[in-house]
Amino acid sequence: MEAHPLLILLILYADIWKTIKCRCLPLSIVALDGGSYYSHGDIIIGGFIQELGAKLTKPSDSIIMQFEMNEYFPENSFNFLAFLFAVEEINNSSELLPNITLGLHIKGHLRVISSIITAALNILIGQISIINFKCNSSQPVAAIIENFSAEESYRFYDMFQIYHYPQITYTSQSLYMSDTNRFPYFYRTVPNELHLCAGIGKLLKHFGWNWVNIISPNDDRSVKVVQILREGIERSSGCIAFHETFPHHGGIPNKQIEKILALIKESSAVNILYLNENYAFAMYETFRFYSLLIPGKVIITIDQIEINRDTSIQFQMKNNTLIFKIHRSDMPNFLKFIREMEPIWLTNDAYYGLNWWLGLCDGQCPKNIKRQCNFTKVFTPEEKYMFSSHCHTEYFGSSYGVYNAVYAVAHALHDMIMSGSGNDTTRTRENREVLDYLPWKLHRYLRNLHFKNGMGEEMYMDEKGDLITGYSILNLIFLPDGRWKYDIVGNYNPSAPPGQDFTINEKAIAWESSFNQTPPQPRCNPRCHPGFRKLPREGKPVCCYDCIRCAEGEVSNQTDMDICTTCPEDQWPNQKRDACIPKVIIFLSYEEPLGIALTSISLFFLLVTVVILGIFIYYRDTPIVRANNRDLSYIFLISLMLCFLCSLLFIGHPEDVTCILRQTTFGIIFSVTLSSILAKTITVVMAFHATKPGSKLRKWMGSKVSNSIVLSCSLIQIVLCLAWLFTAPPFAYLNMRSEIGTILIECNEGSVIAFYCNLGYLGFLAGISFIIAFLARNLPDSFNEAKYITFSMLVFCSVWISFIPTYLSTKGKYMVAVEIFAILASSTGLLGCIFFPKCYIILLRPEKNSKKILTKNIMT
Ligand SMILES: *C1O[C@H](CO)[C@@H](O)[C@H](O)[C@H]1NC(C)=O
Ligand SMILES: *[C@@H]1O[C@H](CO)[C@@H](O)[C@H](O)[C@H]1NC(C)=O
Ligand SMILES: *[C@@H]1O[C@H](CO)[C@@H](O)[C@H](O)[C@H]1NC(C)=O
Ligand SMILES: *[C@@H]1O[C@H](CO)[C@@H](O)[C@H](O)[C@H]1NC(C)=O
Ligand SMILES: *[C@@H]1O[C@H](CO)[C@@H](O)[C@H](O)[C@H]1NC(C)=O
Ligand SMILES: *[C@@H]1O[C@H](CO)[C@@H](O)[C@H](O)[C@H]1NC(C)=O
Ligand SMILES: *[C@@H]1O[C@H](CO)[C@@H](O)[C@H](O)[C@H]1NC(C)=O
Ligand SMILES: *[C@@H]1O[C@H](CO)[C@@H](O)[C@H](O)[C@H]1NC(C)=O
Ligand SMILES: *[C@@H]1O[C@H](CO)[C@@H](O)[C@H](O)[C@H]1NC(C)=O
Repeated sequence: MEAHPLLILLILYADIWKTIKCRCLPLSIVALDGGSYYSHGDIIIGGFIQELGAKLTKPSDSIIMQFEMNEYFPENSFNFLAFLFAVEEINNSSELLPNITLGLHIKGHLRVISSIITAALNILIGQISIINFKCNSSQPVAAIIENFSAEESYRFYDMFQIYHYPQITYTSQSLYMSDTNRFPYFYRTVPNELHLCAGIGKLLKHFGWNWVNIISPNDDRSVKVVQILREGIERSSGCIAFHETFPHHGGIPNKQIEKILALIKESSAVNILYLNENYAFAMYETFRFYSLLIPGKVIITIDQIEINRDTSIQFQMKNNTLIFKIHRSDMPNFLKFIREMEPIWLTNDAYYGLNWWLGLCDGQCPKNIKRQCNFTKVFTPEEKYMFSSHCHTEYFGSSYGVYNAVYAVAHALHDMIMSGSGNDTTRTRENREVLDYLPWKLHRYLRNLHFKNGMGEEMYMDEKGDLITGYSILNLIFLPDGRWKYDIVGNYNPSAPPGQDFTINEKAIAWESSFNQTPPQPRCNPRCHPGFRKLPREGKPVCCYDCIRCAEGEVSNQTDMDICTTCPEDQWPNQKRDACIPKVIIFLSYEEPLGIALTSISLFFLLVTVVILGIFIYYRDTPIVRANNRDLSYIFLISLMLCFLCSLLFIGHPEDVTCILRQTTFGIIFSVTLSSILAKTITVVMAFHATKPGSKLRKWMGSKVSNSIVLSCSLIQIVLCLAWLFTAPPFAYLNMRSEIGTILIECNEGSVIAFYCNLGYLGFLAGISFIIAFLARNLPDSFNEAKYITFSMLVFCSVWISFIPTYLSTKGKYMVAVEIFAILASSTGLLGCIFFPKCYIILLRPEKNSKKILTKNIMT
């Protein structure tokens, strides 16, 4: 809105008139008529307080609008006294504005445009009217401190900005006025709505409330704020269930309230009731809003809906409401000031003012505000409600905002004067050049102003002219006895460093008991627990989804995860699929029963072999030992011992070294064993032929042949093993995939071909031995050697033939166990078939073990 031309004329006129510098009375503190107040000073601060609530009504039989001044806001007296208190404190201070006295010119306005225009002109011109007497003050006005509604602030901005008067609001949070290009001379001592939106966003985020209803008036400003709020919520992946508006002019139709109520009842979302200071609702309207605060629903609202404690409420109220209230500090000195003040200051409004003052004597007033009185006025119940309820307020109107506004102006003035724009000479009240065009110069000092208010609090007015004070988050608690209270449960301070800007004490919040979860979770659907992930519902907002369990091998360790993550390869999901746990490492160990059993079996047979070897050495000169090459028998027994020993290599934690040793020692030792059997068989055959007279073979008899057989056969295997080691040696290997949830440590053969060559060679040796022994089985032999060898080879071959399919069909450590078993079984087979009969003869049938028998046998 442009300033009315008439208004500009008036102001120009006022300015010319002021230069006449007419002074009349040596005024000091005067309460003026018409709801005004003036105190003399070198520099005047203009202030507005809302005098009475005026309601625009339209009587049914008339087209003329009427104002009904029937609403009394006791909080305004606190605002008024805050002006006085702040100025007195500044004047008392020897540091702030020394030698300069601040004056005050306060006008009560009626929220009627014409009344505000007149009041504003009075302040700017400096016209003071005392009953039937008008006087003109010539003191400069530094700034206007007001609590117009946002709309009024905007309208009067043009008027004040002609002479660049700083306009400081102590209530309006309107975002619109934050545009510094459009409103360079507008300041405020409350945060703007952007911060409110951010704060609500943080609260929603903190509790994980992402399903939101918004109820707001339908004016442009509210719509804009709701838009910002909405974007913020949607940015942090929340959703708006519904946004319902109500008319911003006049009363709200019952139908509208009922509709909103029905919507709230139906919805499972958290409700944001957005109201702004434009809606200084009549009390009964406020109560209709309270009907929206229904049980079972979480409600977030703004401080404009504060109710008085002494009001009795007909509704059934629940502990489910959080309120964002502009932060206000306690001002104990201010309360002291109120307790000790003279009622004379309030006499401009004799009936309300005096009774307000007397109301502070009420016995039920809290101690911090209650006055010491010689007598108590007896109020009628209505009067009592009107005049003593204000002492129960938590925040004493907007007094904190007023206080900071006065201090901001004083500090800006102080900085301006001290910056030496006139150097020392001009700092006195006589020389006033510095004060010319004062408001104009003041802006430089008001923007980015750092200052301390009278309580020593650090304040900062940012480049937009907003004093960032932040919000308190209140919990509205309804006590069982019908009373209620507000508890501060959190804070949002936008100027604090990130991370510390939002604090909430969840434990301090009293939630109604009917919520089955604290804090309640007003959501479209319950959260997905860890171990589950979201599954979007088709055609529904992103906040409505189903939960499905993570797939096998995947986990989600937080609630509401969009996706499940796969565990690292060495880890595995736990039962709940909410964490990865290390896989179980398995290998055949010495500690487990299977390991112990196999170890003891091999040790037992080792012992048996040692005993047999002992017997053979002890009876080394008996025929049965000497027959068929004694040395070969020793080699054979020793290699068998090594066979039993080498099975131990397969047990225990596999390392690269043991892996290499396992296969190669097994291969080599077995080749030694088998080649000694082969040598034995050949010896038997040769022995038969050698006994035939004239046989050339006789000279071949003896250990030479058999030794060379053993040596050469083993050498081939050694070469095979070396080739294996040099091309692709076996190595220890962590097998993650063999079994679910386990890591198998196993030996990888390195080269499967080499492994089977190794086995194949052993098979070849065994086969040859078997065939030769089989052919020689019926040769006359004093101790049936060939028969036993045939039999042992039969055992050996059947063990290893059955080994291969078993080996291939088992998994993990059982594969190793199978191999060990094969080694033990085949070794035991050899031992048993070849040596037990001999031991039997040596130990139990010594009569058979004599040269006579031997030769007799041979002869027959
Ligand atoms: C300001 O201080 C001066 C001197 O200390 C005093 O005369 C004047 O009354 C004070 N004004 C207010 C409003 O306290
Ligand atoms: C100002 O000073 C006077 C006298 O020293 C004192 O009585 C009064 O309480 C002071 N006012 C404030 C607000 O500090
Ligand atoms: C205040 O005024 C007195 C006398 O006029 C003067 O002596 C004193 O220096 C002034 N103080 C400041 C800080 O200007
Ligand atoms: C004050 O100013 C008005 C003009 O607005 C003038 O009529 C009146 O005479 C002046 N009063 C004094 C005391 O100078
Ligand atoms: C001005 O302040 C009073 C008290 O804090 C409050 O009741 C009133 O609603 C405010 N007026 C506006 C327009 O905000
Ligand atoms: C209250 O009593 C004190 C003395 O006890 C007296 O000085 C004062 O004037 C009385 N005030 C009123 C308002 O009666
Ligand atoms: C104040 O005086 C000093 C010298 O006395 C001068 O250098 C300075 O510019 C003056 N400041 C202003 C703002 O005039
Ligand atoms: C609200 O909380 C207060 C304090 O915890 C408790 O005493 C009261 O019973 C609660 N009211 C309801 C309606 O749950
Ligand atoms: C969830 O898992 C990720 C990676 O797997 C890890 O960085 C994060 O710390 C885990 N969070 C919790 C709460 O365990």
